[in-house]
Amino acid sequence: MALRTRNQSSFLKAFFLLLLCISTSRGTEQEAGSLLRWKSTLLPANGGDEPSSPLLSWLATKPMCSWRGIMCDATGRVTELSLPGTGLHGTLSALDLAAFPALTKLDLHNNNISGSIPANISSLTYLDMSQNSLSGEIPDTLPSMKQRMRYLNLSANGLYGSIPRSLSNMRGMWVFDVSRNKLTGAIPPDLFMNWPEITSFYAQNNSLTGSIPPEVSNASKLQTLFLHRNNLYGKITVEIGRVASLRRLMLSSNSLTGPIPHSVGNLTSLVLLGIFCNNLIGKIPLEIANLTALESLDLDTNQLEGEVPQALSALQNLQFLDVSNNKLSGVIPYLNTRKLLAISLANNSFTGVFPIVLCQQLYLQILDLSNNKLYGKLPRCLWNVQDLLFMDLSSNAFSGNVQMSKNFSLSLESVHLANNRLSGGFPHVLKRCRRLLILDLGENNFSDTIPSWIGFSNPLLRVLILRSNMLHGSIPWQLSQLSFLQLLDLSGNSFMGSIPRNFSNLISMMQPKPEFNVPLEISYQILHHLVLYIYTERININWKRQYHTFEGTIALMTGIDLSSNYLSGDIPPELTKLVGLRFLNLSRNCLSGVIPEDIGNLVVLETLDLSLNELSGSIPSSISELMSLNSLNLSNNHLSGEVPTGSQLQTLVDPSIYSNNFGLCGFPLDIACSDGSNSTAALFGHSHSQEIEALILYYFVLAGLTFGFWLWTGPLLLFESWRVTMFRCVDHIQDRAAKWIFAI
Ligand SMILES: *[C@@H]1O[C@H](CO)[C@@H](O)[C@H](O)[C@H]1NC(C)=O
Ligand SMILES: *[C@@H]1O[C@H](CO)[C@@H](O)[C@H](O)[C@H]1NC(C)=O
Ligand SMILES: *[C@@H]1O[C@H](CO)[C@@H](O)[C@H](O)[C@H]1NC(C)=O
Ligand SMILES: *[C@@H]1O[C@H](CO)[C@@H](O)[C@H](O)[C@H]1NC(C)=O
Ligand SMILES: *[C@@H]1O[C@H](CO)[C@@H](O)[C@H](O)[C@H]1NC(C)=O
Ligand SMILES: *[C@@H]1O[C@H](CO)[C@@H](O)[C@H](O)[C@H]1NC(C)=O
Ligand SMILES: *[C@@H]1O[C@H](CO)[C@@H](O)[C@H](O)[C@H]1NC(C)=O
Ligand SMILES: *[C@@H]1O[C@H](CO)[C@@H](O)[C@H](O)[C@H]1NC(C)=O
Ligand SMILES: *[C@@H]1O[C@H](CO)[C@@H](O)[C@H](O)[C@H]1NC(C)=O
Ligand SMILES: *[C@@H]1O[C@H](CO)[C@@H](O)[C@H](O)[C@H]1NC(C)=O
Ligand SMILES: *[C@@H]1O[C@H](CO)[C@@H](O)[C@H](O)[C@H]1NC(C)=O
Ligand SMILES: CC(=O)N[C@H]1CO[C@H](CO)[C@@H](O)[C@@H]1O
Repeated sequence: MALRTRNQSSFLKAFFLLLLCISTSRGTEQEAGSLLRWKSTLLPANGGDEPSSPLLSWLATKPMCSWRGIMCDATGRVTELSLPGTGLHGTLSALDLAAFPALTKLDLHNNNISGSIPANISSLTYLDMSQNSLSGEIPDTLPSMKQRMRYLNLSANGLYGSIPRSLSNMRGMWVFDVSRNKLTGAIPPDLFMNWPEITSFYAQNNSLTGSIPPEVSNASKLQTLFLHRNNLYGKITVEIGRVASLRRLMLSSNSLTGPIPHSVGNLTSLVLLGIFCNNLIGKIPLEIANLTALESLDLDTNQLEGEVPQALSALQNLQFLDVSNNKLSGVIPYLNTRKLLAISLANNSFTGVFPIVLCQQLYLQILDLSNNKLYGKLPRCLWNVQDLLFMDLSSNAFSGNVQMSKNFSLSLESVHLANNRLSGGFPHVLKRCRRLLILDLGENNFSDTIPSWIGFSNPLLRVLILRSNMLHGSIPWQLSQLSFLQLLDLSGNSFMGSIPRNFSNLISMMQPKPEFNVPLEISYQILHHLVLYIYTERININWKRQYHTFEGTIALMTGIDLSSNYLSGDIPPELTKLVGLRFLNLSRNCLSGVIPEDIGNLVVLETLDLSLNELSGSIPSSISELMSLNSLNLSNNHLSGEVPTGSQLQTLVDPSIYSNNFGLCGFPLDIACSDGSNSTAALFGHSHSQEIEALILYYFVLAGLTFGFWLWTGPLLLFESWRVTMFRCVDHIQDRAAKWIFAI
């Protein structure tokens, strides 16, 4: 009896199982059919002829659950479709997702799927369509996914329109990422109110407007809020202080105004705070000192004012501190952290002496105190910071000698001490900086000569700026050993003697090395996410009679400026081998002889200034081959003969660039050359002597008008590459906004 019952019940069980099997196998067939139909609509990946090769295993003859990227449950229903980074190319329109009732995870990120987002995926808990070519708006109907959806990633597509308010119906939302699209409109407050589980909210790099909704306070589990690179405006809501769970808050590169709310002091779990590139005003709140977990604090490029709270010293875990480009004043607060990797206080009004505590930063790589009101001697210990790569102390009031350190070698690649009151000899500590690429000691009071060791002690040197000091002696020929040197500025000193002939060995002035564009990068982990801190190199040079600071693409800077010294002798003809030169300024010296015949070899030269020397002879006709030349000054020499003609020269129409020479004639001067002969000889011929006297008289009148008036408007035809550089310079804020890159 018992046995029979048992048989009966097992028979029933088997019967039901069979029924189930038939029905699910019908469902499974349907799913397989749907997937195969979708496969048939996909285009060959990367233009190859093999159609949808990542789906080779998708064959009707094979069981669906063994296909690549498919996961099934026990009954054979598809639960997961996961094909990230497989080169899929096509749309989702043929994939009837409603036919997959068990599907919970759809991950097709990093493919080339275009079209719109499928609207009716009711069962999904996980949808990752990031890094595709989706376009259109986020459908308002998505909430058919309702309660289940926990992870939604639509990052890096071409989605536009606003974030639908109805998304707030997905009550279980945990991670939400719509970053790097073209979304507009305001952030719907309902998202924060109705998503109690939300931990990560990424909407950066869109065009969102409006303010940060106060309702953010309802998202009590929120750990990451990334809203940077949008067009958000208004004040930072005080309510932000209620989201005590926040660990990473990025609001940078928006148009936020008003002060930093005191309530941020409540965010004691905060590890990363980035509010740079906004229009914030007021003081840095005292409460910032409560953020003891903070590792990175970036408030740069705002209008913050007043003193930085001394309480900042409480931040013992600080690794990055950037408050540059504000109106901060007072002394630099004591820092208790010993973990600093980068600190920038540039472009403020900080006063006081160099903070000794910075010497104790064993890991410091970037130190920027430029453009403040710091004074006093530079401490010897400064040179003990072994990992330091970049040091900018320029445009302060530091004075005294640069003292030696005992340490053997330093990592420094970039040293900017320009525009201070430093004096004494050439800093010998630099002999220890074997990795030095950029050295700017300009606009100080350094005396002494350039040491000859520079040629072998700093073998990687690419930029050497010593202008406007009191350096003297001859220019050491050892500079020509610097095979990477591409920019040399020794102007405004008291150098004597001749220009070393073996400058022609400066091979980087023949072929500039473009890899130098690479910006300084520090990569670092914050909460298991890689963060890159990018710092652009900068140099300040005299470019077309004005000092410009160039940032970023300084590989294009190739030039020699030896102006305003006491150099004598001739211009070495060997200089014309430096065919990569973009500017050459030898003005205001005592150079004599002729302009080298082959000056036309310098094909990329844009600025040539040989004015105020004792040069004689005629202007070499090869000068007309300088197709990029747009700033020329040959005035105040003893040049004679006809001004050569040539396409680019014809654009230099200002006669003052030739003024005050003995006997130049021809365009653009108003002086015609005498008939039949354009040569110098003609000008000194007896028959023309009267004419020449008149000419010279005329010329002095002309010179009187222009002499001392050094600004002229040359044609603005900038060489293409320079334009890029200038643009970047103007576009600085944009650059800085890119400074933090998260590789999440
Ligand atoms: C799913 O959406 C597509 C297009 O959006 C539509 O053609 C299809 O009928 C929908 N299916 C269900 C079951 O709603
Ligand atoms: C993606 O597809 C578009 C056409 O739909 C094509 O123009 C583009 O080159 C593809 N991109 C990649 C990376 O394959
Ligand atoms: C921001 O989005 C634009 C457009 O999608 C893209 O070109 C740019 O690289 C993105 N920037 C970052 C940092 O992701
Ligand atoms: C949101 O937070 C406010 C106060 O911060 C509170 O009054 C309100 O009830 C909260 N709403 C929800 C839906 O939790
Ligand atoms: C700080 O947080 C507590 C609870 O987390 C909250 O009660 C308080 O209002 C918050 N203060 C501010 C200024 O937001
Ligand atoms: C935050 O800082 C203020 C001022 O420094 C202090 O009075 C307050 O007790 C701190 N609050 C917390 C929660 O630490
Ligand atoms: C300081 O300001 C100048 C001029 O506005 C700018 O070129 C430079 O990049 C700024 N420095 C930093 C470190 O932001
Ligand atoms: C340089 O030193 C001289 C005296 O040695 C002084 O008169 C001058 O002001 C100093 N220049 C600067 C910029 O400090
Ligand atoms: C450079 O020229 C100087 C003399 O002007 C000479 O002593 C030296 O050997 C030359 N160096 C090289 C590398 O040619
Ligand atoms: C003088 O210049 C004219 C054109 O300006 C040219 O045709 C002629 O050959 C030149 N003569 C000499 C001797 O260079
Ligand atoms: C979303 O996808 C992008 C690209 O695949 C990825 O970098 C990012 O980390 C994802 N976001 C989240 C929150 O996981
Ligand atoms: C390599 C080296 O000598 N490092 C020393 C630099 O100076 C500091 C402080 O004087 C020492 O602690 C280092 O050992």
